[in-house]
Formats: sequence, structure tokens, C-alpha cells
Amino acid sequence: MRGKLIVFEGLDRAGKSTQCERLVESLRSEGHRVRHMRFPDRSTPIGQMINDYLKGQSEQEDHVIHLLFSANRWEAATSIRADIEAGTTIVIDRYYYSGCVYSAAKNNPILNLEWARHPEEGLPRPDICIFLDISPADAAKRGGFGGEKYENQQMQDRVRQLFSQLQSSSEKDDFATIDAGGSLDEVQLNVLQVAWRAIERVDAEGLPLRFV
Ligand code: Z5A
Ligand code: MG
Repeated sequence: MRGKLIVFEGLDRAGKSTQCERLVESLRSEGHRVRHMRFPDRSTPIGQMINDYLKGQSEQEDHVIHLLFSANRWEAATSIRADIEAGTTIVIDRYYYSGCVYSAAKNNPILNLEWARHPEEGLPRPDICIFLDISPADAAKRGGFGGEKYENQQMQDRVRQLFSQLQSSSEKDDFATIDAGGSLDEVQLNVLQVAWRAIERVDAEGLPLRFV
């Protein structure tokens, strides 16, 4: 059986990294072979350029940084596909949905969601995207914004709107939305249920890996 592609998305402080780690651990303890990834992957030369940009140490034109984020996924695409074909499940912390919404949220008149999606076409498409939904009030309880580029209220408000636009687009069936405002254990339980359902569906229906 092939591996599955499971992605976490959501706003700042929704708990993606925390729940991603917990899901990886649970699946491994059940005997699944699992690879844990995150985007941006700051360890590559392209990822280093993204890191410098997010930390305010370099400037990039909006389209240029968008294409770097996309290239950072493309440099991993072949190995993602190979691992899935070899039976390894991949759990990813942020993917191309973040790529589209954060770039489109800048209100650059020639960088809307449609433009942003083009460079992502052909990437492995998730079997399920677990969207951790958090209200601005609950996010604020988890501490203030950090110092990175997009960590401000105006940007986060636009990102929230654009994520909900994506969730009612032709990609809506990719998403399972979970209330991320509960306790760590409550959220984890819901995440596990969604992940198991997605895994079982792929296996029961023999669904092939799709591409964006
Ligand atoms: N970006 C982009 O523009 N284009 C792209 O293509 C991609 C990304 C892929 C960096 O991402 C930026 O890159 C991001 C989008 C943009 N900009 N923003 N904003 P990143 O993934 O590196 O961001 P991050 O630094 O990992 O942070 P995060 O995503 O904001 O956080 P999180 O992973 O969702 O949350 P967490 O680290 O798991 O938890 C945050 C805190 O809350 C922590 O103290 C936890 O202990 C606590 N927490 C978590 N869950 C709970 C619950 N349930 N209750 C109470 N407290 C909790
Ligand atoms: Mg994170």
C-alpha cells in the first residue's frame, strides 16, 4: 500500500507544529513508516534565503519570494513522491496552501490566489489537509506575535479570509477543519480521527496519489 500525504495548515499559533509532532508519534507507534517535514524547509540554500527574508535580513520582490517558497517545495517533490510510492506516509507542517494565501494576502494587484497557485501545479496533492482553526482571541492567549515578517494582525486577518476562500473553492474537499481552541489533547483526538479516516479511505478505495 502507498503512503499517505497529510498536511497541516492554519494561522499563526494555531498549534500546527505541536499537533504535527503528536500525529507523527502516534502513527509511528501504530507501526506506520512516517516522514515528518515542514515548509519552509530552512535547511536548504533556497530555505536559507526564505529565512533571511522572514527575519527581515533581506528584501525580496513579492513574486520572487513567492517563487522561492514554491521552489522550496519543488526541491522536495521528487522525494515526497518516491517515499509515498514506497509506502512511507508523509506529514507536513504547512504546504502550498500557505504558499498561496500568504502571498495573496499582500494585496499586490498582480499576485492574487490564482496567480499564486500556478507554480504549485504538479506538486503531490495531499490526501487530507487538516486545517487548525483558531480565533484571533484564542491565538492571542498563546502569546504575542513573534518578530517574523508576516506576524502582524493586518496580515493575519487577510490570511484568515483567504484561507476561508480556499476552503470554499474547487479545493474545498482537500480540507478537514478542526477547532484548534481546545486543549492539546482535545485537538489531538480530533486530528487523529481525521487522519485515520483519510488513511482508511485511501486504502479502502485504492485511491492513487493525486497532483495539484
Ligand atoms: N509561509 C509563506 O509565506 N509561504 C509558504 O509557502 C509557506 C509559509 C510554507 C513561517 O512559517 C512563515 O512562512 C509563516 C507563513 C509563511 N508566517 N506567518 N505567520 P512557520 O511554519 O515557520 O511558522 P511557525 O513559526 O512554525 O509558527 P506558527 O505556524 O505560527 O505556529 P504553529 O506551528 O501553528 O503553533 P505551535 O508552535 O504548535 O504552537 C504555538 C504556541 O501555542 C506554543 O507555545 C504551543 O505550546 C501553544 N499551543 C499549541 N496548541 C495549543 C493548545 N491547544 N492550547 C494551548 N496552547 C497551545
Ligand atoms: Mg509552526
